[in-house]
Amino acid sequence: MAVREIRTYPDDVLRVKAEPVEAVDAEVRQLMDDLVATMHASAGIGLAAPQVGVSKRVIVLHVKMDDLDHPLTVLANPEIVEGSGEIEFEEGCLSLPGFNVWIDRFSHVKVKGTDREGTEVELEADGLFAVALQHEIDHLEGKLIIDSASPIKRAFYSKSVKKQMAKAGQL
Ligand code: QAP
Ligand code: CO
Repeated sequence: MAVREIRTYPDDVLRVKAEPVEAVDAEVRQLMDDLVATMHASAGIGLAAPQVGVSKRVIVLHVKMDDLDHPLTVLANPEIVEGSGEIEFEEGCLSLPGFNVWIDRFSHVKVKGTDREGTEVELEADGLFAVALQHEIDHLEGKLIIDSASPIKRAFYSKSVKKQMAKAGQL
């Protein structure tokens, strides 16, 4: 298990549509374990492979601030097979530090995918767990929470990131 570097906006890798995993082999299992280690090291509740620079369809989640603790979830090729209801949640993202935006999501989802053992699984999620699954699956399509913000909010964040990058470049 190794903590990998988290890529942050506006890194191009975050915009690439991730490739399906053909088989959960040793390399994919290593990626899964590293994603978990990286998520825990950053106190995140979810992480997708593109966030560590790997364009593969792998996500990990550990949602713990709900009323109930959800188990650590690791999925390759996750797909939403059913979505219903509506929930509005103020989301953040480890790839957009300091950025938060309210987003409308399904409040209930059924997701299928392949677990760390290579077994096809289907799970149902509600509330924050459902939001987190939709957020991580968006990453696999190159979609970021900043896309859901108003143009003015987007421009403001983008400008502050550029300013910070310029400042860091001067050091
Ligand atoms: C995705 O997000 C998510 O800005 C996971 O300074 C978000 O773990 C799922 C984080 C909302 C469901 C609801 C963000 C940590 C962590 C920050 C995260 C920050 C420090 C975000
Ligand atoms: Co994210």
